Amino acid sequence: MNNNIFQKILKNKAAKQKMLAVLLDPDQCRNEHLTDILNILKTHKPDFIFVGGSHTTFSTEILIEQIKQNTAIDIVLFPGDASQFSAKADALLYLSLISGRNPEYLIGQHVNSSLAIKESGIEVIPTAYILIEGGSTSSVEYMSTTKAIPRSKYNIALSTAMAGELLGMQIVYLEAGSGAELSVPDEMIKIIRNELSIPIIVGGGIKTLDSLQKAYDAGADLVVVGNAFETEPNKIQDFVEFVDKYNIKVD
Ligand code: 1GP
Repeated sequence: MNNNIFQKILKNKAAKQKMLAVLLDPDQCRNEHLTDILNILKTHKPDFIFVGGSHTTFSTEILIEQIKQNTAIDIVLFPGDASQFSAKADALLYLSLISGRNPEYLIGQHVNSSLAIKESGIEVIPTAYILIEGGSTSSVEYMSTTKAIPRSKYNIALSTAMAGELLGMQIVYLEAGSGAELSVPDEMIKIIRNELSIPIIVGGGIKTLDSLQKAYDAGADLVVVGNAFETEPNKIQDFVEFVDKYNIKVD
């Protein structure tokens, strides 16, 4: 098993270079819409393309194949459950939903998929997946039948993230839920950043350059954007250019 993707994340984090991932959901990105997005991604390249969703009816593997025909950007699987696994991605976020208390998403789906994952040789990144209240019930919350951490409870979020790090997880993913009205609070990201040394991914409800900048300033290493690009694919260019400028400033 190689660990190229995780090494790239660590290297960028050490160099204080922020990263951006475009999330493509197999159910939302199809036909002409997908073609539009892939055309933009040919010239405006984020660091990663994440593929997955909490509830998908269309094949992740077919989407990955379509992406690969158009771009060489690293593809990271961000699966809602074991059925979305595809060895064609470059790496897999092996998500354990540690904000919840549903054994199925803490370990159950992992047991169902571990042998196939191991056999495929794909890079696996054990990820502490933490759901934070985003203003309304998210798909993750509904599908996993777990509760999100209240957005004002910074200490619960910190204790949860710390437990993930102590358990040996390599990345923390703070998730407000796809299409969230409110993204993860900056102060919460800051508190977790101060106490943890592993990389932090932040996603859910980031729709503007201002919220992207605030998440980076607060300590997010990698920000994931899905919904905003699904509705306005041209925003990809603005976001990619913004990250480049942000990183030059930090240099
Ligand atoms: C969802 O974190 C991702 O799992 C991205 O969220 O679709 O709201 O950008 P958005």
